[in-house]
Amino acid sequence: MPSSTIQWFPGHMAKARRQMEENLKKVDFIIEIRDARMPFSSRNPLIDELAGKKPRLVLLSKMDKADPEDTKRWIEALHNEHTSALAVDLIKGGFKNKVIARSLELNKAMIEKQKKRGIRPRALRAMVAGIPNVGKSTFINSLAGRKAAMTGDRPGVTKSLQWIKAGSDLEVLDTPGVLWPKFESQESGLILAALGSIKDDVVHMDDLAIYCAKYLSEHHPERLIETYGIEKIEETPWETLEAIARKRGWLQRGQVDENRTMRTFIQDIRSGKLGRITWELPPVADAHQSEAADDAEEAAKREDEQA
Ligand SMILES: Nc1nc2c(ncn2[C@@H]2O[C@H](COP(=O)(O)OP(=O)(O)O)[C@@H](O)[C@H]2O)c(=O)[nH]1
Ligand SMILES: [Mg+2]
Repeated sequence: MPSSTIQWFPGHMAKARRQMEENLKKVDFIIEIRDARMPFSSRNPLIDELAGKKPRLVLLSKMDKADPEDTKRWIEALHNEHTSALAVDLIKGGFKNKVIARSLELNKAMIEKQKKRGIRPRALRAMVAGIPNVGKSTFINSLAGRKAAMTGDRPGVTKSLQWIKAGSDLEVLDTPGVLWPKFESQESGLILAALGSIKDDVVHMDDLAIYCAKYLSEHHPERLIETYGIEKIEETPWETLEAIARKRGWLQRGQVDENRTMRTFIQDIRSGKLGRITWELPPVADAHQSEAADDAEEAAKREDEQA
């Protein structure tokens, strides 16, 4: 069962939280994995509470699918005294030494303190945490050079903990902390569903398609124009989708086949046909987001009225 189909009942959440609290006592810092295409929506704010003052290395995974310029912006925005961010392609690899170097830097104060007290610094210890599907197992397995993180997928599954050695300076718990995706805003729900990180039966395909068409019209109009060979971006996202459908022949008896259009468009987004896209920008540059969510809400309302 893919981890994205986990049903998060309150009992699961409480157990996952307790397990994370237990494991956190054993580590110096946290490696939090978020999806580079949605660094905001793929986080669970509970981690701030649980992490307390422990340093945090945020890995923006799936950088191969995110817009490189937007990833740079996110990395800058995430950087602060206790937090450092790195973009990674967990499938391609080649991140291990960067992760180690960054971990040493993040924990410099503690290492210095140990040295001053005459203690030879031991390997740094970290736990990996994040919502389902961000790449926790892929990361741990890659460090281990084998399949280590198997049972960690399910909240509350206990087993004996093992340390995965990433060289002599870093050890990572083989069991990741699994947090649940948050649905605090309608936008986050739409983005998580559009990227396949939550089941899409909790949102309408139409809302997803309209939201994505609107976001792309505003941020990457050229992608829509080039991918589908349309003339221009129309006044509304739906009109743009209609133009795409006509161009592509997603028709039924000469009319735009709405279902097929919405479904195929979302499939194209998920398969990466429209290129590397980041679906949300760091807070400062983020004026269009709520606007797009409002539109999706309006579209849903219209649909309800029609029904
Ligand atoms: N393209 C790409 N896919 C990734 C990356 N990291 C993980 N994946 C894929 O994302 C899916 C979820 O990864 P997994 O490690 O199971 O996530 P987990 O639920 O957090 O343990 C798998 O299909 C991985 O192959 C990445 O950096 N790039
Ligand atoms: Mg996993």
